Amino acid sequence: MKTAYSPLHERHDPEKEFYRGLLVDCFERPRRALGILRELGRRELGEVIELDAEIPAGDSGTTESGIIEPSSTIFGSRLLPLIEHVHGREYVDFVETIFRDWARETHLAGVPRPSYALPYTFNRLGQDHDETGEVVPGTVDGRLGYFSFDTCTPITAGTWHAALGSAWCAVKGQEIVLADGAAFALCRPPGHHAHRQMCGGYCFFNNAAIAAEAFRQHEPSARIAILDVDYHHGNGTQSIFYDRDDVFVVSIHADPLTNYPYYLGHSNERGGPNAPESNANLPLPDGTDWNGYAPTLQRALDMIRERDPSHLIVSLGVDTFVGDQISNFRLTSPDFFELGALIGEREWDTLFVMEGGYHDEIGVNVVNVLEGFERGGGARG
Ligand code: OKP
Ligand code: ZN
Repeated sequence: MKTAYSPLHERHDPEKEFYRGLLVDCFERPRRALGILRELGRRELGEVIELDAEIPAGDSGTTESGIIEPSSTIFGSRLLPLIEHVHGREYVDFVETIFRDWARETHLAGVPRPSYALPYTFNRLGQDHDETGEVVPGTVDGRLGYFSFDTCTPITAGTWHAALGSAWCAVKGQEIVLADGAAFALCRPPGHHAHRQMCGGYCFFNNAAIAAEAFRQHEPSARIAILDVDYHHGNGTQSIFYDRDDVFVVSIHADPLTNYPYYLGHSNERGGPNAPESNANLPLPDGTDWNGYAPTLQRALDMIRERDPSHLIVSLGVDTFVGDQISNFRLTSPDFFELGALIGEREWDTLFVMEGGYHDEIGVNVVNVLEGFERGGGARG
């Protein structure tokens, strides 16, 4: 199986996130993707296609030349329209410009701000008062809160380029699936928490949703299933497709009653009025091991089979690993091989899109899934 990879992710390397009242070291770091890349080299899964953008060397925070000229790059021709289809223009502008404005505000007002932008207030008020109408605030702090839903997703000078590179991997992966029947998009930063116009959970652009949109644009009658096996519920993916019947979303995750992202991911969320069976949540208790996990995975795969999808997208998080720093499931490295094999047995054309995983064994666990998939029969493996 081929992998799509972009070194642009290294430009997103924030120092700190705000967690339980403290600034703590970030969990979502470049070493995660680099560890997967290293393991891919060791195991000879298949070619790693390194995407090489014509992007200025600077970043969106420090130099004017760092701003991408959409029309002159790969980003403008195919990627940006896809991203804007999923996310909307205002939000994409926000991701591109917010750090530059953050840095500029420091400069103008002499107010010290760190090397990463974080919100301190959130747009909950607009949700309660429909009659007020939605007005995007004009200041840096107002915009940050309007387009964010948590305090653990810092935006730095390099975030925009990294997020574009990550989405590009997903779109490249979609192209590879059309030719090969399977691909791995080594996306970083991850995507499944990103809503249409909110970042959060270390996510900026919803890479899986962008890939789904790419499949649909290539073949308007495509029926897409998204299987999210990350430890955390994919609230962004759910919300983007909640009222659409062309994309079925099923997620296996830690019960949101006791786990991030807390406010979505319950089993009674089954789709909007126009798509009443388009979403399925299969929450599992803290401490779940493979014996608890495997039957639920089979159930999810059976639900997907009922929809007879033309393409499967797997939001692949391996933070279900027993040693994961921020999670509480108990899957072992061999279990990830089984997980891949159970998916591969179904023989759907499959795009794996990287999401979470915060243990140093991330490379072994990810490649186990991909090898298991091929051994199970995926992509005629
Ligand atoms: C992103 B993905 C960490 C606090 C939780 C948010 C978790 C985002 C997970 N101690 N922070 O789904 O892996
Ligand atoms: Zn996760």
